Amino acid sequence: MSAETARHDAKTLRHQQPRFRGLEAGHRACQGCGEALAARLVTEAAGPDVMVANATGCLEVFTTPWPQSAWRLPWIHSVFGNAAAVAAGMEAALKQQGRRTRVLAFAGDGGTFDIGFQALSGMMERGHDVLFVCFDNEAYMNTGVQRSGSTPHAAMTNTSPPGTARMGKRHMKKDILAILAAHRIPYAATASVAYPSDLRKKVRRAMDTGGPVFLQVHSPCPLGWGHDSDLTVQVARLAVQTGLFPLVEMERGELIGTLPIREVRPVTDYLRLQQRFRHLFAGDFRAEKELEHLQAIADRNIERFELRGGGKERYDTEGADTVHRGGDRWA
Ligand SMILES: Cc1ncc(C[n+]2csc(CCOP(=O)(O)OP(=O)(O)O)c2C)c(N)n1
Ligand code: SF4
Ligand SMILES: [Mg+2]
Repeated sequence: MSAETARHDAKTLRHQQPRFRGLEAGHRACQGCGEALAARLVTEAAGPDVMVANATGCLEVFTTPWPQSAWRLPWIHSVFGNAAAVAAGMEAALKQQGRRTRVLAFAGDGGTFDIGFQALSGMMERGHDVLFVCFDNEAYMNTGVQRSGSTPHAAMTNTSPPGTARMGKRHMKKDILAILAAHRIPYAATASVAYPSDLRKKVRRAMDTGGPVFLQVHSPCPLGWGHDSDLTVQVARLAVQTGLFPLVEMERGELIGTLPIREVRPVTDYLRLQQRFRHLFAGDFRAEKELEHLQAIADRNIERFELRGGGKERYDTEGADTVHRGGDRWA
């Protein structure tokens, strides 16, 4: 058999095999929900022999309207603040039973940066073999778009409205990756739904590493961010291309990898697609100052992580997104 025929046969065979789907279609997320896409990608890459503890939030609500469930894996709903504690208990029980099933903990940014942080920090410090995934949509979406510790500076939410006193959220987005990396865990990384093959690679790397590992997935929310539902991937990609959401990997607190940006875009390209930043385009002095501030944050990220690419690279913001629709889990 020629090498060409063998390659073709292997591809045909892969496409004929049923793929593992952790999250099935037919759930009740809004159209274009980044979190739904992210959860599907994460579970496909992590499964099939996994169990999930899922904190309260949009992902939990839209996947499990009782008595239905869109999950095709063992899944338990924790309360809002304790996904990490529940996952730690599951992992300890499985270990006691001598089983090799791996445990994932899922939470939104509220369930990670804010109310879930104590349980998360403890779980990391005790060294449980759990992959904690934060689906970061930068606000409390399930309860109607309230600001969280992850909401970016100057963004409008229902609890950080722009007005005479302030231009959206006054405070900065918490650097949760640095905080988790400071626990000296074996692996911590950021990922984005705009770069699915990069995301899958990071899930597998985290699972192969084992121990307490962390992934923060930037997951646009068309409803809360105020963008068209068909722009989810474009918005997520611009967050990376502007430097506002750097894609990086850390091992034991040390930077080990980045996704270089081939063509750095101005932050306004990202911000103007979203209603939550519309007050920044009023053209007045305060709006101009806030835009300068956000550009400075992106510039600082690019400098700090040395994100500017050296030209056309296979693995950069233009080259990395090589996943094909309906395609290959192992691509
Ligand atoms: C102790 C407690 N406080 C408040 C709530 C109400 N609540 C449920 S989900 C949620 C917000 C979830 O936000 P996030 O974790 O970012 O997930 P998202 O819905 O954005 O995906 C809140 C405030 C709750 N369930 N429990
Ligand atoms: S509100 Fe946002 S996070 Fe929640 S289901 Fe809709 S798009 Fe997804
Ligand atoms: Mg959220």
